[in-house]
Amino acid sequence: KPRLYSGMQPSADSLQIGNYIGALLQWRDLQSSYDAYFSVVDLHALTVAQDPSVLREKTRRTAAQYIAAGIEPSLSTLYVQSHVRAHAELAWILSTITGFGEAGRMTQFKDKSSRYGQDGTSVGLFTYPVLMAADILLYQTDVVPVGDDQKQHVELTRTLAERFNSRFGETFTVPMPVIQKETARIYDLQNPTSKMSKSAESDAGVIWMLDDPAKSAKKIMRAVTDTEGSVRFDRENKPGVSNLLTIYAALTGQQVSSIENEYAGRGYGDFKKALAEVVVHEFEPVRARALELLDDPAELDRILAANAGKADAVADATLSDVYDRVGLLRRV
Ligand code: AQP
Repeated sequence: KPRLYSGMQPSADSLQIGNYIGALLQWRDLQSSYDAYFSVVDLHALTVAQDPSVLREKTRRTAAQYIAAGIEPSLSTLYVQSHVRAHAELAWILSTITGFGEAGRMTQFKDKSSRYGQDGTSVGLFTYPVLMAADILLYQTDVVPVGDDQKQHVELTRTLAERFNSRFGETFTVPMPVIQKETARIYDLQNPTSKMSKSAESDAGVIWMLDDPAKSAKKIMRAVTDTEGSVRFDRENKPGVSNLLTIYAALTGQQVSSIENEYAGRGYGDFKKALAEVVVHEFEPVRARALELLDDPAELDRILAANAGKADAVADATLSDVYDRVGLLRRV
């Protein structure tokens, strides 16, 4: 089976519906056709300030939500990034073949660093894409399903793999990005031109996977729309309604056009109410399963440890090959 790698940061207590629709649902569908590696990328989360006492819990919660959303830990390798030491070690080696200017061109860094300012921006945030390259290359990954915001990082990963291979000999598989459809991008319900995000300043427009469903339903009823009154997809002129249509379509598997037909001539109230029901229906079992898993953290930790063991074996083989090729002396 071709190998697939993807991950998410444990940067909040709960994942949001954009993570679910844009990533988890696709991972769930892809996991049987690929040898899939899904990581909770806690080392990446450290690139912005985290409270140590809660980071651990967020990591567990993120892993529980992967499983609750249908990622099978017996089918896929579901593990915590920091459990596999090779990630940080390979990132160091790759950083030595990455140009400073090359890393400086990453648009996500430009966006995030402008948010945090010169002093609040860590060197780790700057080298984030190099760590991501290490994540992917360690497993000789063939495909990386990502949102279009991550496409540039996968391009850098390809460049680094090709550079390493040509300088030191064939070592890495050069991965292909699988970019999700634009329709899989979910926007903030209160600010429907910006992407819904775990770290949004206000959570009024964010639907959390682990929230009380009644609260999520209320947020949908209050979602920003427009004054036209017709349920019609038009991203440019009707971003709010279009976003709600995207969510509805993604969760029901219906075509946007058939939803438009169903709600033709009916108001936004009806449509929102139906969407709220769809969301509650989808997340009730996911939430219950995640909370059940979190009730037994020892069992969850055991699953994660077993999977880290599987990941270790593959990652160590790549790393020792890399160490040999760049000329590091073997410890005997
Ligand atoms: N709004 C979204 N619509 C569709 N897909 C989304 N993803 C995130 N937000 C949306 C996808 O979820 C995965 C999570 O990646 P991440 O945790 O590394 O961080 P991110 O992309 O930056 O997601 P967030 O929620 O906005 O997190 P923070 O606030 O921590 O930065 C990726 O596959 C992403 O495409």
